[in-house]
Amino acid sequence: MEILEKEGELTDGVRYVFWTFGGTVPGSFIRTRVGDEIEFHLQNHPDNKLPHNIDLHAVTGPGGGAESSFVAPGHEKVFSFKTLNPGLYVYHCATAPVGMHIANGMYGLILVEPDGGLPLVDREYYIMQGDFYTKGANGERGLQPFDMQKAVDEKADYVVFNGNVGALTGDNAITAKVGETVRLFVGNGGPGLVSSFHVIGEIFDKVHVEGGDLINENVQTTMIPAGGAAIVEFHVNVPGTFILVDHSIFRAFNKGALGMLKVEGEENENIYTGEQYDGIYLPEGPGIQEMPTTDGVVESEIPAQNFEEQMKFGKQIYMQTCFACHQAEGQGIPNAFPPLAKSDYLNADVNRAIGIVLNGKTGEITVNGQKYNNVMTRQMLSSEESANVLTYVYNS
Ligand code: HEC
Ligand SMILES: [Cu+2]
Repeated sequence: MEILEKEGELTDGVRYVFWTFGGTVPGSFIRTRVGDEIEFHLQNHPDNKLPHNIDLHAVTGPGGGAESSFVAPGHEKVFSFKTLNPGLYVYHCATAPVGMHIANGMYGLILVEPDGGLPLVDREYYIMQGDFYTKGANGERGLQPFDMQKAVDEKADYVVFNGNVGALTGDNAITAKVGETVRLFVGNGGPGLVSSFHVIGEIFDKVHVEGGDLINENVQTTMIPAGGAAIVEFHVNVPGTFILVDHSIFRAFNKGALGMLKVEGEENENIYTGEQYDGIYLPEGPGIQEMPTTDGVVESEIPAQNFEEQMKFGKQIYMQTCFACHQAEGQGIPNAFPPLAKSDYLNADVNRAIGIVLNGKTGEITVNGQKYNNVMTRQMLSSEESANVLTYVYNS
């Protein structure tokens, strides 16, 4: 296995120097069988700046191999071990400061299959959670150095699956077909946070608790300790997008710990009908409400320098804010949220559109011939952000 220190992206526009086993976070998946005798080669690329090593939790021996594998840039170390215990194990770098090496992405999983191997399933996926600590706040663009104090305080700026925000969403989503059985090898590199792993809309038929022999059945959320793992299995019965989260839920929606499983196939209305009724219900009256927030709008961010940046930042805001109601392509939802794409109402009056974004909107309006009488809450955006998001809406 080759260690590479390389720059990559944590999320749109946020660069980070990852330290990796094999060039990816998490590192290469190692698959073995109990009783295997393994000769392990660890190479530290000559362009790297620091020495590293590896502690494999599947190894019985001092440091899990760390003591025999400490390797300087431009060198290679070799040690051998025998796999005595079946299970799913974490491996990580254990070079001081250990927390920093792990925080930069130096972890992965090694599977030791039992005698005869694990039962066959239709699909297997490798997912590992990790927390990241940057000098800048979440979303602050540019190359972000590691922040030791935040790491010590366990105040993560990013909590992600597979090394960056969006590594398992959209086009990167994992997939399955109705009727298949899915097995997830889920690990948690930490360094700091324990994961409450959950798939929205699925129930785990089986969980190999903590990656060991104990099997629990019919589980909603399984706890994965930092430096631990679990094997999760479930049958998929209905199509749709199922969201993978750390159910410490602000981590999912605000820090990145969110993935997607896209399932294709036939609907099964005996199991799930989809929406059967949609009506308007406004117990608090039709007045404009504000999103609950404790502080005012912050005007501090770096302004967009040009049209491309306006479009890029605008898209980010759209996906964080407007998307929830007006939908990904701006198509809206009939009877509830009017479309923005090709909206005659939007295009008729730019100033009115700006007013809606800044102040919200209520009362009956007609968009492309359809009547809407609903409430759009005031969006807590700065004027810069409002300008960017409208630039994006008008030009896409
Ligand atoms: C919580 C749901 C919600 C969010 C979030 C939201 N809107 Fe709306 N929006 C609505 C509703 C509902 C209406 C219709 C209000 C009415 O009936 O008077 C609307 C109306 C509009 C209209 C005028 C109608 C049209 O289709 O042209 C515009 C423009 C608009 N929204 C833009 C935005 C933008 C830009 C964002 C993101 C910054 C946003 N909205 C976020 C719910 C939302
Ligand atoms: Cu290291």
